[in-house]
Formats: sequence, structure tokens, C-alpha cells
Amino acid sequence: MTTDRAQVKAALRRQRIETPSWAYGNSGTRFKVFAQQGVPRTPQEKIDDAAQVHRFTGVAPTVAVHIPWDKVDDYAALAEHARERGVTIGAVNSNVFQDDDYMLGSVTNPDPKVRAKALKHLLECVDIMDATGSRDLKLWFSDGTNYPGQDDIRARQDRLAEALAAVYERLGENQRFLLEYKLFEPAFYTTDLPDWGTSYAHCLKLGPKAQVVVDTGHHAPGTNIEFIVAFLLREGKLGGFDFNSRFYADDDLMVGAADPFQLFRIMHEVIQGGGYTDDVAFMLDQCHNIEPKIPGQIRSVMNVQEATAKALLVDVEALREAQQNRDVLGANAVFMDAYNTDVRPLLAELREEMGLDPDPMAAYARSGYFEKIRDERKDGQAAGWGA
Ligand code: RM4
Ligand code: MN
Repeated sequence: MTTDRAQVKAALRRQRIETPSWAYGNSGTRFKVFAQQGVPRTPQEKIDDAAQVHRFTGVAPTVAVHIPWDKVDDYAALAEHARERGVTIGAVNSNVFQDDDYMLGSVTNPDPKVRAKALKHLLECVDIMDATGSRDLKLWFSDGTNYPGQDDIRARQDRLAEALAAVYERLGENQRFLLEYKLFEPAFYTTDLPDWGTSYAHCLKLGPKAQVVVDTGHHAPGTNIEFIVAFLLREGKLGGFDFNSRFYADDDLMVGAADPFQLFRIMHEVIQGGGYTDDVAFMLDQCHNIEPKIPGQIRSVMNVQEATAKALLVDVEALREAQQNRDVLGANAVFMDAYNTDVRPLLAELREEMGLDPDPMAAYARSGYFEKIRDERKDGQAAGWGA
């Protein structure tokens, strides 16, 4: 391989992976939320835990918040709390899916009063971004219908477009929104933003501050996600990722757990497509229902790093040459050679150069942080989905 090891390490050192505040709280399925020990009770404590992930990996300096799960009186103070812990607040995630009013939709609801309420929340999220200094507003809508004939599919697109235009107008100069899509669930018949094409079409109409976010768990089985990534990057419309993995429907398992090869293929397109910059946000969107949460996040960050390292190791010159020579097997061999490289020693070396422990999982386990939060957070209401 001709790729320079030092260059690969320098690129990995620059990587930024954002962790989600909700990953630190209790979570589960609609069947059961299992309570874990030491779970944060407040947004501040979630940030404290996120800071641990950064402390042991060195590449997770931001934490995404979710409103109203992380509702506080003073967002500037929350941002200050984060800074004191060595991290900053990243994307603000809106939530227009957990209120009784939203049973038939939020911004696409046939009732204009419900639409106005949802829009008000989205605009409030931009106010929060002003206070926290966040660049990105992540918009995910659970809107859709369950039964044919329930509502007018096209009218719902009009309502969606109207709300998005109002949010777009409100964005500040250095702010953007990331429009997320999801194939289905909670709506079972139509979803108003079911795929990247729908998201892309809305974003294209609005302008450069509207970008598509690819949640890796939100596609039909067999979807070629790296193709979507390559296409969106070519169009300058890839705003970021919500990383996770899934075996069936959206289930928010650890990124790289189900299909590390897919993650590598995605990172290859990101790097080749010029997306390995701050303009593309690498966020985790996961829940740790049965595994411990902070180690789950550390493992996830490491999984992204490993896929990235392998993608950086692709011998691009040799790959191009094989492609030009129509050498199908040769090109595939160059690609697979990078994927099959064990990058763990390289990442351990990088961590040592960064003044970190080469083994973040073991270092966290030794740190005593879990025992501390287990004891300190005995009383009070743990954050999470309840149940
Ligand atoms: C959605 C979507 C959003 C996340 C919520 C909690 O399925 O992935 O990004 O904010 O879940
Ligand atoms: Mn998501």
C-alpha cells in the first residue's frame, strides 16, 4: 500500500464523532425499558457522561441534544456546563412526535392549529441553537398515515414544504437544518419523508442551508447506502450521518455492529467524495437497551474510527489504475485489501500519540467512573423513555 501511515493518522486525529444525549439515558422498546444503574437524571449529567466518551477516545468533543428531553431553563448555562467538561453542544434535535396532538402528524397534520404548534417548537429549537452556539438543527418527522385514504398524500407534502420554508427562513447565517428521512414507523402506510429523494427534493428547493442527513438505520433491507452518500456528496447535499446499525427495521444498535463492511463502504465514498470535512456531521443516533451506555458509545466511536482508518488506507492510485484498465478483479482486490487490514494497532499507536490510553474500553473500565455514578445517582428519576 502506498498510503502514508502518518497521513492516515493525521486524518484520523482530525475526525469528530458526535454522541447523542439520549444514548446515555434509559431506553428500550415499546415492550420494556430496562433501567440501568448510574443513568443520568439531568441533561447536565448526560453531558458529563458524553465527556467521558471524549476523554477516552479523543474524537467525540460534541454532544447532540434532544428537545424537550434535554429541556433546561438556561441553554447558555448548559453550553457552559459542557465547555467546563471539555465538550460542546452539537446538533439540536427537534421532537414533534411525543405529544397527543401529533397523533395524526405534526407539520403535516390536517389541523392548522397542530401544525402551528409543531412549527413553533421547531422555531424554538433555532432559538436554542442561538443560545448554545449550535450549527445544526436535525429535523425528523414521524408524520405519515396508517390507512389508505386517511389523508391526502400530496396535501401533506404541501404542508411539509410550508413548515420547512418557515424554519429555513429563521436560520441564522451559520446555521443549517439537516432533514432526516425514515422508511416507515411509527406510520405504517405512508411516511411523509420516507426516503433520501424526498428529503433531497425539499432541501434542493430551499437552498444550501437545507441538507440531507442519512440515518444508516432508516432504509429498506438491501438498500445501497453508499450510493446515496456518493450521490448526495456530488450534489453538495450531504449534511451528515446518524450512525447506528440494524438487522431488521430501525433498531439503533451500535454502528458497525451489524455490517462493518457497509460502514467501510460508506466511509470510502465519504472520503472519495470530499465529505471528510466539518461540513459533514458524523453523529451517532443509538440507544443502548441491554448494554452499558458509556462503553456502548466508546465502542461505537471506535467502530467508526476503524471503518474510517480502513477507508483511508485504500490505495486510491492503484484503485484508479485498475478501474481505468477495466480490471474488475484487480480493483476489487485493492478495495478488499484495505478492508481486510487490521487497523487496531494503527489506532492504538494514534491514541498513544494523542496522550490517550491505547485501549479506551479497558481504560474506562479501570477509571472508576461507573462506580462513581452508580453511587452518586442512586436517588432521583433516571432520564429516559420511562415505562
Ligand atoms: C428517530 C430519528 C431521530 C432521532 C429519534 C429519537 O427515529 O432517528 O434522528 O432523533 O428517532
Ligand atoms: Mn436518526
